[in-house]
Parts: sequence; structure tokens; C-alpha cells
Amino acid sequence: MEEPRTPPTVAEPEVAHEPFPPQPDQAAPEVVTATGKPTGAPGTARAQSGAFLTTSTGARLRDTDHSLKAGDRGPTLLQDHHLREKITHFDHERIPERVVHARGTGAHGVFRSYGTAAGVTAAGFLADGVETPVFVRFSTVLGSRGSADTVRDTRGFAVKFYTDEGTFDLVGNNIPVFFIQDGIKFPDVVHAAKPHPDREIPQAQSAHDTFWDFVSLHTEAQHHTMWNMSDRGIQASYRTMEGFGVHTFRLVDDDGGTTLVKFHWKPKAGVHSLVWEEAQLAAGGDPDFHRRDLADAIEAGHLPEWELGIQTFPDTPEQTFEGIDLLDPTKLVPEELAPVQAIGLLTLTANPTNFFAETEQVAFHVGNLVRGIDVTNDPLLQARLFSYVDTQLTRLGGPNFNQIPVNRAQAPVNDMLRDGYHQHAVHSGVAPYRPNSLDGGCPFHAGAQDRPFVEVPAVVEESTKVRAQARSFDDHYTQTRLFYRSMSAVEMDHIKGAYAFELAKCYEQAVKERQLQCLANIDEDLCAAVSDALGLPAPDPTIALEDVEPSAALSQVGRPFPAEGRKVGVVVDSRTDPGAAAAVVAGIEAFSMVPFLIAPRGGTVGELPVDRTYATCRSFEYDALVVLGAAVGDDAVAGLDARAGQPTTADATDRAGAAGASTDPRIVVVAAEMWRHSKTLAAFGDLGAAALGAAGIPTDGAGVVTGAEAADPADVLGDVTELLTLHRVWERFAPASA
Ligand code: HDE
Repeated sequence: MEEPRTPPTVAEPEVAHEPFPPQPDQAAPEVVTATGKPTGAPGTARAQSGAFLTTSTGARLRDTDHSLKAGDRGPTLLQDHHLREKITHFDHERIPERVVHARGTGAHGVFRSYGTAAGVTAAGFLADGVETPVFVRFSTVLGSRGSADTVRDTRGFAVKFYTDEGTFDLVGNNIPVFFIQDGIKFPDVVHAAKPHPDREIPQAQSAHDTFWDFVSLHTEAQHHTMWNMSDRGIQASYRTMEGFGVHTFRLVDDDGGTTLVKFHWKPKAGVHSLVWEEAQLAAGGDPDFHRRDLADAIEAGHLPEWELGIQTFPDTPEQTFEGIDLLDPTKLVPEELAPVQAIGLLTLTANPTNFFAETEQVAFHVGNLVRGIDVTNDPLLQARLFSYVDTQLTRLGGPNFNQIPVNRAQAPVNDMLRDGYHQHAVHSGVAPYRPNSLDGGCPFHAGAQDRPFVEVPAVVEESTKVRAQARSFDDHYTQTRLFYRSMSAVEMDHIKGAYAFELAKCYEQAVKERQLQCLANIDEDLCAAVSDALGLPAPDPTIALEDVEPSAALSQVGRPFPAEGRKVGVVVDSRTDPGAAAAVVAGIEAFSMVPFLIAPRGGTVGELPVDRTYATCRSFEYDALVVLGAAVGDDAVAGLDARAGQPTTADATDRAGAAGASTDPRIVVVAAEMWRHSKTLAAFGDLGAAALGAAGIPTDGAGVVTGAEAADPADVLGDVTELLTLHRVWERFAPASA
């Protein structure tokens, strides 16, 4: 039996006991056998047990700190089997990281179907009210496993539904279109986007020559690249990120009727991004920013939610909708033309118990389909159907990766696949072939009444074997322009800045000029702004620019979203009344947001634990900042904190404790950055206002809220909450494109 968790003690614990159970916010996949049979065992049944250190075969060990030697100063003996086992296992702890999407984070959850798709699909898990356990992995694409979370990149959004009719994986991204139209180019685009092969730089970013060389030569990549250069490339958190299945899929109903669909994930918390400077600061200040945010939110009970939605299209022989080729993965269908219909709710409910066992070893596959959901001929999807199984063979070391706990189906499995490395199933019977008589004919083919997976018969028209693609794939610019023209003025400015930054990081003049030509074919104003920033002439378009109807759904700005779960820093100093600090913290919690108490040094303020000190707080962590006072902390001057800029002039008598003491330079930096990043700021009393003033922030500025009494903070916090529903104080950006 596991021992209940007790708090750590300073002295080394000496009373032997069983391992602690996982933390309350953690879960593990249901314990099923390697062939999907429920065992009824608790989630910890797979964990280690016993109070004593053992070898991997269970022999108890007396000492693991000293190797076996010929005398205490002598050489180590080859016979030390414990040393050799320990070192050998350690030597092989790493497995190859994913060739793309190496950096990721995962969570367990549940998907509850609304039943609204039941008319178009036979999928059992999409029937009304059905609840299905899921595992979700979010990722960046380009960076190595240890790279920073907030780099400019596409994000993966992969969901494994453990349905009782087999596992369905929806392996999507946060951008609804892709770089390339044919999977055969995937190695090429990834080679171009990964670090240069000679020096292996830059890590986890697209701001380099090979990337821009590729996307300017393969102009089908321009649409996806435009999304990358927009705020979508630097999402604020995984919780506030949309997801897309990208390809068109085919839903099949019980009568064999088919509907083409595109899948969408819509975050309940809204769609929000960082600004570029925040992304850069976070990449250094907290490379785990998104990973931490997700895990903290789940632990705090602010469970992230997304609605799954579908856009539906008639399954016509042309497979187009309103002139848009549904098989071209570089095209989206504007929501104004085909609204997204909600079909269920995903809630992330628990963090993994062990990162490697679950998040690292999870293996998604676009071919993990269930009855009622099938693929189309999208040439990108077709290549993926091969790649995802193939890549696991080396990454997870053999063909039995679906027997790893997180990958096990939670439906009965009888697959006739046998043996191979790391076989966990103890197969009974002698006849893994069909038909057989020796095992009584088992396994049997499922009949129509047994709810089998159905490949809908589809006409393959008489055709010629060619290496080619449909002419309808040739327009690379109209939707790129559509996206750009759908942005708000501020978002357009961010896009211009992103292109200017990335291209300025390229060394090759030809690459910059070629990409400017692409921009000329997208939008004149965008091209002019980026050309100007690069000090290059703006080229003329080589094609006629189409008039496009902007799609409001593509912009992230303008719609209010709930403020629940947003993060609010609360700055106090040694003069702050602990009761007032407690009232503000409680008030933030009452608005369902997450307070971070920031004090000059660690410990407690009254009863409240300090979450961040002046030395550890950073602006990018908070959506809003509430200041009660920020007198210079004792350690600020002597340490000449690197964030302080100029050394403060405060002397010892002007430090914390003295009324009217100067403002701590670290809080000045935090507040000034948050002002620059158009975040909400609030101050209580003269001391709070003085601190904002020290950061050059006008207390009557847009998105600045002030109150007299921190002990009665409800009005101020109500205003802060209201402002946070729009995410940023957008009017503080002065858009050049207005
Ligand atoms: Fe992937 N992709 N991909 N991809 N992809 C992988 O599978 C591949 C594509 C996506 O969290 C790999 O297990 C090819 C589109 C996600 O574990 C690999 C092509 C979309 C993840 C692979 C694509 C994706 C992957 C690497 C072009 C969005 C992370 C390791 C034909 C719809 C899943 C692995 C996770 C991972 C191949 C294009 C999404 C090599 C060949 C389009 C979210 O199999």
C-alpha cells in the first residue's frame, strides 16, 4: 500500500515506508492490459512498490553510494553487478527526440460529446453525452526537446481519444493551413526550417536564411508563413490557443452517407498571444513558460477547456466548397462561409504523473481512426498516414509501441500482431492467423452489425500515373492576402514587425529580395513596410492582387473572453498592511483569477506565502499588475540587479521602511514592460501610484486603474477583470496601419 504523502522534513527521513502516491493534480492512463482489457487496478499499479531500494529484479540493496572495490582505496571490481546495472541503465535513459514537435507538454482529460455530430457520423464517442478519456500533447515544431516554449513557431495540438471502439487521434496544429501541399516535401521544409547543418544554429526559430530560402521558392508556404509571422506564432499559452485538424476528413454515418469536414478546437478562455518582446523575454526568463502555465492551471483547478467543432461540406465528386479545393491543405474555408458547429467539450483534468512515461512516449498517428471517421485524398495527409507509425519504430524502439501504457487502447484488442521487441502481452492460443480452426476461428471478422471500421467505397476515376498535382492548388496568394486583410490594425503592425525582424536576421540579399517579391504579391502596404525596414526597394507585384472579403474570425482582437484563470501580480513592500494584501489576493481569487504575491523577499506577508520576490518576478508572467507599494528592497542597491538599468540613487536611509522611499528598480522594470506590452495596471493609494509613476506610467492612462483603499479592492479588481476580458489595452499600441 502507498503511504500518504507527508511534507518533506529537513532531517533525512529514516522510517522506511512505501512510495508516496501521485500528487492530487496528477493522473495516469487507465490500467488496461497490453491488449486493452480493463484490469480495475488503480493508476499507481504500474508504479514501483516496496519501501527498500532494490535491483531491477527486486533484490534489496544495502548501499548504492559506494562501488565495490578491492580495498577502500582500490580499483572497482567488475563483479559489481549493481554498479554495472545502474550505470548501464543510465547510459540508455535517452531515446531519440521527435524529428519534429520534440518540445511538448501533455495532460489528461475528458471529452464530452454534445451529440450534435450524430447525424453525420457513426462514431460512438460522438453520440450524445458520451464521455471519452483523452490524452493531449501540445508542442512547438522546430526546437529540440529542451528548447524554449515561447519561440515564434507553429504549435502542435494532438489529441488521443481512448474511445470504446478503438483509439482516435486528431493530430492537429494551431494553424489551419500547412506549409506544403504534398507530403513528399516534408523532409525538405523541415531541413530548411531546422538549424543550419554546419553550425547547428539558430535553435527553434525560423529567422534564418534556409527557412526563408525555402518558403520564398515554394510559394505555397506563404500562407502558413503569414500565420507564423502573425500573433498566432507566439501564443500566450496553450490554454488560449485554437487547434485545427488542417486536412479535410470524411465523416461516415450508419447508412454509409458521407460528409466532408474540417475539425476546429475553440478555447473557452479565448485566443490570446504574447507580444514579441514578451516572447523573447520569456524564452530566457522562463523557457518552460507554456509548460508551467498549463500544469499550474490544472493544479490550481482552472481546468482548460476547448469546444470541438466541425465545418461541414457536401461530399461532391469535385471536393471543393465555394471554389476552395478541400484537398489543398494550404487553404482554409472562412467561418463566414461555413460556420463551425460545436460537437463536444474537451476538459483537461489532470497532469501526467511522469513526463517520460506519458508525454514523451505518447505516439500519435493520423491513421488511428474509428468507425465513422475516415481520411480523404489530401496528398499531405496521405504521406502522414505512412510517417507516424514508421517514426515510432526508431523513437520508441520497436513495433510494440502501442503497448506502452499511454498508447494502449481502452477497447478490446485482438490484432494477430505478434512478438517483437518489448512484447508485453502474453498471447494465448496457437493460431494468430485467419481463418483458423485451432483457436476455434478466433479472431472473427466483424459483421455490419458489430460496428466495424468502414472504408466507404469511393470511385477512383480513370487516370494516368503522374508525379503532379491538381491545377487548383496553384493559387498561393489569395488566401494569404485574405488572412492579412482580415487582421486588425495592431495585428497588421505585428505582422510587419515580424517579417522585418526575421528577414533582417537573414544574411543573403537574394533571399530577402525573393521574399519581398512574395510580399508584393500579397499586399502592397505590407511589402512597402517590410522593404523599408530592410532598406530595400519594394518590388511591384507580378500578379494581379485579388479583392478579398475579410474574415473577422481570423482576427484574435476585439472579442471579449472570460478572465477566469488570468494571472495577476500583486506587488507589496514592507510598508504594506498585511490585511490589505490579503484583501487584494482574496479579491483576485473571488474573480476566479490567479494572484501572485510579489514581495521584497521570500517568506510570508501576514499569513500569505510570498509567490515571487522582487528578484524573481518578471513582467511576462502576469496579465495584470496591482501595486500596493514597491519601496526599494534591501538587496536591490548592493546587488546592482541586472534588470535595474541605472544603479538606483537610493541610499541606506531611503530604503524600505522610509515613507516616500524610491521605487525598487526591479518593479520599475516590470511595470514599465507591462505598460509597453499594453497590459492592465492598477495601483492602490499614494504608494502604489508613486510606484507606477516611477515607471513613467500615467495613472490616468488607458488601462490604468487606481483605488484609494486596498482593504476594499472590489471596484478596482472589477475594472481589472473587465479589462482582462479583452486581454490587452489595445488602444495603447499606436498602430501605424490605422
Ligand atoms: Fe506531423 N509528424 N507530419 N504534422 N505532427 C510528427 O510523428 C509528418 C503535419 C503533428 O505530440 C512525427 O511521432 C509528415 C501536419 C503534430 O507527439 C512525424 C507530415 C500536421 C505532431 C510527423 C506532417 C502535423 C507531429 C514526429 C507531412 C498538422 C506531434 C514524431 C506529410 C495537421 C505529435 C511523431 C506529438 C509529429 C510527420 C505534417 C501535426 C515524423 C511526414 C500537416 C501535432 O511522424
